[in-house]
Amino acid sequence: MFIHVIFGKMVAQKLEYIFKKFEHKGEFDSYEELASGHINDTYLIKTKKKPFFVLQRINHGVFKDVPGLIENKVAVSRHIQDKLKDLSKKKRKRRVLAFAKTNTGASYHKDEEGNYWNLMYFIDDSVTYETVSNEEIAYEGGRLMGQFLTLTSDFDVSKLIEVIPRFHDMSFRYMQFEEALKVASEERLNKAKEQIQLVEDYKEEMHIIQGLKESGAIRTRVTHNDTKISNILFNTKNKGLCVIDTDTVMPGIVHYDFGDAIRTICNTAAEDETNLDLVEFNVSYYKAYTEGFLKKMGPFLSPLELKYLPLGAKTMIFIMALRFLTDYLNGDVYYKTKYPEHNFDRAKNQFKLIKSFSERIDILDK
Ligand code: GN1
Ligand code: MG
Repeated sequence: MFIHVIFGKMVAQKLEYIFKKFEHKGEFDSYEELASGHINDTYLIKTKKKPFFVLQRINHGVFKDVPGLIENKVAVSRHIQDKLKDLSKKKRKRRVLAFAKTNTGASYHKDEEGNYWNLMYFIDDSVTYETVSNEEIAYEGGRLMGQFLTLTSDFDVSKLIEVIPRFHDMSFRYMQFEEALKVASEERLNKAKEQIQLVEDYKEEMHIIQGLKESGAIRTRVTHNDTKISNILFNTKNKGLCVIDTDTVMPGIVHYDFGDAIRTICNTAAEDETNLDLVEFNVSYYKAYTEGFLKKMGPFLSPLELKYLPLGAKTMIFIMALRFLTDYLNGDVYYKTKYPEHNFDRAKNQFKLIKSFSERIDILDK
C-alpha cells in the first residue's frame, strides 16, 4: 500500500513535469492511467479546470521513427480539421483529435531518458467499448470508420511514412512466425501445437489479399491500421464521434481497416476472453457495421475492393491470431501482457473467432 502511494506520487510528479513542457492553459491536478493499449503508455491528465488532456509516451522500441509517426498523425488530424471547417469550432473539437504543441513549438517532447511524449486534448463526455452490445453501436462504428477513410481519401498518401514497415503484410508476419518457431521453448511449442497447425491450414487463403495488393489490383490509401472498437469514441447517446489512436496511420489497404473493426465489433467477447464458448462471430453486428461503413465509403471503393472486404475481415482476424501466437512463442516480447499465458489466450480467442466467422460468413458473397 505504502509503496503504491509513493509510486503514484512519483508518476504524478513526472507526468506533471512533462505536461508543463506543452503549451496549454491547463493546471495539472491528477492523472489516471488509460490501460487498454498494448504498446504505449497513456494517461488522462485531469486539470483544475477543463479541458482535460491525454498524455502519451510512445513506445520507441516498437515505433522506430517516433518524430515521423507524430508528423503523420498531426498532418492527418489537420487535414480532417480543415475538411470539417463548416462545423462550429466546438463540434469540430469533438470530431477529430487535436494535438498540443510544446513550449518550443514542436509536436512532441523528448525527455531526459529518451522517451517521446505527445499531448492531445481529451474529448469530454465520450465513451469507448471493448465489446459491442447492440447493432446501433456496430452501425455507428462503421459509419465513423468509413467517414475517417473518406475524409482522408484526398490526403497525399506519399506524404506519410510507414511507421511500422510491412505492418499488415502477411508474408512478413508469416516469416516472423517461422522465426519464432525456431526460438520457442519446447514447452510453448507443445502447448501451441494445435494453433501452429491452424496457421498452416489457413496459410494459402490468408495470402490472397496480399497478392492482390502486391499486383496493384488493390490500391494503397491512407488507412488507420488499428481500427479496433476501443479506438472509436462514441458520445453518451452512442453516436460515433471520433476515431482515436492514429499512431499507425500510414499507407495501407481498406480491407484491414474494415477487418480490424469487424474483428473486435463482431466478437461476442473481448479479444482475451479465455472461455472460448463465449467467443462467437455476431453476424447481425457484421451487417450493421458493413451498412454504416459502406454508407460513407461505398462510393469510394472499386468493385474488387468491395468484393474482398469479407476476406479482408477473415484475414485481419488471422493476422492478429498469428501475431499473438508469434509473440507467445517468442516469450512475450512485444505486447504488454498481464500474465504468462496472456498472448496464448489472445491467440486461441482469435482462432476461435475465425472458425465462427467461417461458419457464418460467405467470404466471397457474389
Ligand atoms: C496493439 O496498443 P494498441 O492496443 O493500440 C497493436 C495492434 C493490435 C492491437 C491488438 C502498434 O494496439 O496492431 O491490433 O494491439 N499495435 C501495434 O489489440 O502493434
Ligand atoms: Mg494502436
